[in-house]
Amino acid sequence: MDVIIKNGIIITALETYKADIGIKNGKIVTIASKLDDSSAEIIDASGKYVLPGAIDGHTHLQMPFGGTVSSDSYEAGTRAAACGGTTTVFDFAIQQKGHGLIQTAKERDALCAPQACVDYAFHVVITDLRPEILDEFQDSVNFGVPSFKVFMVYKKEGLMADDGMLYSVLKKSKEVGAILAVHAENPDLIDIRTEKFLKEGKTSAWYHYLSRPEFVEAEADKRAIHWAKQLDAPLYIVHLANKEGMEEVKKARDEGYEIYAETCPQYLYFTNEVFKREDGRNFVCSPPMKGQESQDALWKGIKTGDIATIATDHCPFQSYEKDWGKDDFTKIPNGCAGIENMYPYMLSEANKGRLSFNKVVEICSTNPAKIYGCAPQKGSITIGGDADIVIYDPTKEFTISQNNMHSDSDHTIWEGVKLKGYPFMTFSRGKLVYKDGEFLGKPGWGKFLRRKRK
Ligand code: DUC
Ligand code: ZN
Ligand code: ZN
Repeated sequence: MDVIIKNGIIITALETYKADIGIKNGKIVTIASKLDDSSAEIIDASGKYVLPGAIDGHTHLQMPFGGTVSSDSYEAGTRAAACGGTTTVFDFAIQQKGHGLIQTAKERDALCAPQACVDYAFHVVITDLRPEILDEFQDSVNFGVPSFKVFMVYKKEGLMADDGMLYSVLKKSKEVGAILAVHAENPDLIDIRTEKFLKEGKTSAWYHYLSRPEFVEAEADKRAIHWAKQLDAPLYIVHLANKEGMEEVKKARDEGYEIYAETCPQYLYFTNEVFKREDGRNFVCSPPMKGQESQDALWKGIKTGDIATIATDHCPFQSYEKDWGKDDFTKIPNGCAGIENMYPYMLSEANKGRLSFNKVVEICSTNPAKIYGCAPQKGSITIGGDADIVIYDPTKEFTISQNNMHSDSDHTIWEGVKLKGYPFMTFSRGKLVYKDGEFLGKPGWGKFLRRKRK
């Protein structure tokens, strides 16, 4: 064996038990109550928890958006991921007009491959649906990209899918065994409300929230669920942030439909009150954080299993870019950093007793692996699986600050947030890539993950 992790408490989605883990060639090769091998490197995990690395199913690294490019490169984003215990990152490859699906994934891979510090995959965002593109869905699945996404918003940006496109893409995804993810908000309502606020001189970050409040998101959630039900097609709603949408997801799931909801830590920790702050623009993302009732509904959804996954929507912009919208919320690039905060925040909530550690592993690692087609290679601590492992110190007190984060972002919305417990080590395919505050990995280590659903 190359490495043995000894004396730790292993936590999976289903079990908590004490055992040693043997790693060889990047894979978990044995799990037993006591392992010894004089040639192996021994990692003592006494008093610590041993968890599968998190999977962030939703990031936007070096993405052209909002008149600029999100400020974390693939290197910076995946470096930060490793330091927050995330060992697989799913980024969005956005189809340019005239380009094919596999071409789109390959174009992003060419950028990502030399930079990636952890393993990665792509969802292809469809913006230009032509008959040839529908014909390419099966090829994409065969290529190892069985997940697509459409934006139900960003009409002016040329990214939006209308209902016809949403319907066609859902139908085709079902036929080829892929899954469709949607960003659900109603673009026409956002436009009308935004225009009205600007005319009235209401330009602060608070009006970003009011331009797209709860019902704007809920309408689109319900529309997407409606089409998915009609087609009996799998649907994945990204960054769900409102109560009414949550209720609709629950209803559809109770009726037996394959509908998954993802939410993000920013919706679980912050409410729309942040948009009243002087630095409210730094929190501007879409959908915006909602009121307390929505936050409560999301936490309830985690308990009932109706929130299937947690992801970050990591899409940072530098302060000077956020400042473009100081006096006009429509000029604020939408998005926040979070890739390094997801697992530490969720695990801290478990450590404080709000939910179990097993549940955190389930929604941050095991479920995204299953839904997106990379289990059991990823998402669990299992013999034969990749040795993507986090050693977690439940006793460490940690206060998040820009200067202890590892992305290129010059600020964090999580500044000053206190966590109970923190990742101590992260292994990516058996290689130590993070230890106690220090990044130890290297760009180019991360591999493109070919996936297969069901
Ligand atoms: N929302 C954001 O806040 N940023 C990136 C894209 C998105 O949908
Ligand atoms: Zn989105
Ligand atoms: Zn997003």
